[in-house]
Amino acid sequence: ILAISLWVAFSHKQYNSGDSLKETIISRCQTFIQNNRTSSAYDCQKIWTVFEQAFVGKDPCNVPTDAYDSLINTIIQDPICNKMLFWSKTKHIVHEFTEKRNCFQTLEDTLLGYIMDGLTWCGKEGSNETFTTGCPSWNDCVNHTVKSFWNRASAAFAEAACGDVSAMLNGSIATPFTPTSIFASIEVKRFNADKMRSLTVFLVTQENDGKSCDDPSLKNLQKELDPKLKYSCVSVAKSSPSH
Ligand code: N1C
Repeated sequence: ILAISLWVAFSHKQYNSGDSLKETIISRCQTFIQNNRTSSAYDCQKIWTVFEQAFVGKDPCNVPTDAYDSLINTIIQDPICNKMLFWSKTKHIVHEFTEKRNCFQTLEDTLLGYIMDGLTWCGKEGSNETFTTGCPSWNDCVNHTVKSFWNRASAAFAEAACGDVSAMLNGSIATPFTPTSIFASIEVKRFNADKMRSLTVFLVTQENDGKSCDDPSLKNLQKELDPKLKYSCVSVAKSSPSH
């Protein structure tokens, strides 16, 4: 009896976790559509179904980026040229900044990024369930279910980048332009100089200490860019974490 009740409790828990992921995704999708009049053509139920097909029934360490191709194609949004803001190691500051202003758009301000931001999910080989706990950690494997999603979504966002583009980097860490980051390894490599005019880096420093725009890692960033792109860097002092 104990074994049966444990089994019931366990399978119920697993069922619920997948179920609440579905509820979260559909409700975030609906909220976004309500708040952004332009996107009323999206079908949130369809988005969930296409999303699920990317990873359900698969080994959570064996979901390549292209598994999310159909999702990206279903949810594709027109870029807002001259407003796109990329970031690396500044997630908190960047959103504190964009929340108050309408002049920048990060990936999390698009339907796709808004829906998935902060979520964890994975499937399991031979199972049609969705899990939100017990999934591998980000660095456990290359074809990690969630990492592949951000790699794919970030690639699409960067390929669409147009006009004057900005990036907010962290001047309080050893290498503001970190080679292993999504920004360095995926996004910068996909910038298209035929669509883009410039890249402006906002280097966020605390109380004026930390890195400057002369930092060697930023020289590496410049080297990666197409020479046709105008590059500039502005150091921005952030007085205290709460302001
Ligand atoms: O590896 P990063 O930063 O350089 O990635 C940031 C870069 C941004 O420009 C975004 O366009 O890649 C995109 N992106 C997201 O939009 C995003 N939202 C949430 C990448 N990662 C994103 N996350 C989560 O933040 C993701 O789960 C991963 O753990 C971090 C990556 O942040 P980072 O290392 O600071």
